[in-house]
Amino acid sequence: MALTLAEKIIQNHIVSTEAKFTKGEPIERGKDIAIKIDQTLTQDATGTMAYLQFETIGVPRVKTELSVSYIDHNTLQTDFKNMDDHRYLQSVAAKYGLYFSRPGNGICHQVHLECFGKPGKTLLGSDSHTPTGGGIGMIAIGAGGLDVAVAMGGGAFHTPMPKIFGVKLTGKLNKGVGAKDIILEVLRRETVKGGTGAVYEYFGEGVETLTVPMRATITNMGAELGATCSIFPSDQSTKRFLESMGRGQDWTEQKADEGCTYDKIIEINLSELHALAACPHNPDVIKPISELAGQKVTQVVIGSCTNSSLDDLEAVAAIVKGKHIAPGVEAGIAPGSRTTLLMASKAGILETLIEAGFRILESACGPCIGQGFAPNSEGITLRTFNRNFKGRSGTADANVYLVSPETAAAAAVTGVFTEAETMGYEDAVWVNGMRYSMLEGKDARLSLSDITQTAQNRGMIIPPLSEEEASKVEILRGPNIKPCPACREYKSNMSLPVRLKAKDNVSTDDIMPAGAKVLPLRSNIPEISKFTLTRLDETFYTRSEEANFADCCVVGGENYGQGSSREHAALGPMYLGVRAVITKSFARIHKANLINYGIIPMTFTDPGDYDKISQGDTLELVDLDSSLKNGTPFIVKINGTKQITCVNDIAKRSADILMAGGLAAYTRNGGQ
Ligand code: MIC
Ligand code: SF4
Repeated sequence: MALTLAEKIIQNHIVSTEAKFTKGEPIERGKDIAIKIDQTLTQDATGTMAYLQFETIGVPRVKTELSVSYIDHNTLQTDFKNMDDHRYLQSVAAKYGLYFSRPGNGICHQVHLECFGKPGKTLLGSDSHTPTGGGIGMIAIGAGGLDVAVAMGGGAFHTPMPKIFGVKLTGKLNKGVGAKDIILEVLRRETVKGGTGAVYEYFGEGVETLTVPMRATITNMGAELGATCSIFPSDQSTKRFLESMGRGQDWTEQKADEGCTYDKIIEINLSELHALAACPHNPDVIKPISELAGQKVTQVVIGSCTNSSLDDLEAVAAIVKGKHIAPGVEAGIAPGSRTTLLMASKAGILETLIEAGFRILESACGPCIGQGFAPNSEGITLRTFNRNFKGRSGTADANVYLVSPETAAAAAVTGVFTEAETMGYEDAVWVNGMRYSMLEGKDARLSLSDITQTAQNRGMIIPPLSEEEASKVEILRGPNIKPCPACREYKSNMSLPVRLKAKDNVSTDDIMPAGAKVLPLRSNIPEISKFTLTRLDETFYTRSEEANFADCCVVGGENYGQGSSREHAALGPMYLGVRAVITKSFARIHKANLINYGIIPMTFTDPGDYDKISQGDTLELVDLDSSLKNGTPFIVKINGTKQITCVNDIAKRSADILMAGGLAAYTRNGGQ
């Protein structure tokens, strides 16, 4: 039977499944599947916990084809903590056979695309934007650090078999409209929870008109749809991209079978698209720029793993060439990788940006995760990033709009929201599916492979050591690196006060904020737990302390835990006593993280039951043993009187993990 590309790659990697499955036939959706992971990536903010867990698994060397440890999030280094973490991660990489990408080399997803990603392979990363790799035809999935640690130890990755949604692209983008506008259009139609339990697979003649970095912008922000991942075919454009990175040998063609069927199809005519913005404070609050046109802007930032490729910098340079940043605007640019930076420099793009007045920031996550470049109070900041949750920028009352590089550039020079398509500027020219305009006669892309090689030769990516050399490496641990705390012991009956009742779309930034103050504590759970849920309720920690960290639960609305893969959003609550989270629905990665740390995720059978519960009520969870063993609905009593049920959609392995007291204990007991 004709299969979609995503399903073909999944089937090539399937290890086991709870669903009925015959190779070549579609796998039943929603049932647990276990897939072999070829590559892993971690970044420093999630990496320390992942490797602390990996060390306890006790394998002498990673068992994947390739694993890379990146430093890109915590590069502010206001005291010893960040660099101590970097040194720990470097020593772990040396000891266990990983590549190590040094601080300043770039954002993990951009560098992975340039240096390591391979069409047709699976990639698991401890960062929610790992699906960027879908831009070159990979099944690339974001997960919690513990799941990545298990994969590095040779274990399969478990997830519910996703539905496969097809996105048919026709036509061609107009000048001034970017790849970002395509994904913003998908977000407008599908919302931040539309992709839960699904893969978005792009197809149709419009695909050829998009370069690999443009495709990667789209797959990257599939994370904002809540999708498991997104994928493009690997075609001649992918081949050219890999060749230009000096990796032509890594190319294979990857495409869906002719006549395959999708669980649903969305159609977008690229020729009809105009510039869009995701407005405060969620990535699916979409408005056309034409509606915002003329409104004042105070800050513009180009960067993040979504839009910081050479294509993006080039698109900005084309618009700002010969102009200057408007007096009321502060503008910054953070190229996604050192390779991009070198390229931009060789192509004259950097010069244009400097002349225009951009502040040049480090090739790292930086402002995207609230590490510097915070906007002014009540500021209007246009960012080419992927998330605009309230407060994430570092300024609580700032208004963050997510836009394309074209729109950001237009606003930077005019000082107001402006549709780039209305500005007269020289557009890029297309040669063999690649965009060229600012290169001023110099074909910089052809020298890209040299630059990539140079970056590696200069030691910005340190390759794995031989087994003999690795055995001599000593792991370096700074004083802020504390062991991962154990989960609380599983109990079949629990009486849990509702310590917090939250609304819809709570993000992991709300549950465990990032930013310059909190991020350095990622390796120290007792310390970081003090920030748990403070964005929603400043008293959460003190109330937990007053309750002696007794067992409790949290109640939430739809899409609870959207956003990042940070398992600290499960670890913090666990440390403070949260034993169950009951919601209308969950975001995928957060739900998996809760299970991994022994917290029971439940969803109301009747969403109306949410209104029956108030903060301070006591919820009794009755005979969890029987629900978890038999897959029957959960029974919950409110204040010992009203009884409601919650859906039990927990796969058998996840139920076993919960009863074992979390994934680490489950794995130690021999669980697979
Ligand atoms: C993010 O964009 O929120 C992060 C920071 O990259 C996170 C990971 C983290 O919190 O360390 C993510 O997206 O998973
Ligand atoms: Fe870094 Fe921002 Fe991308 Fe997260 S979304 S990996 S913080 S650049």
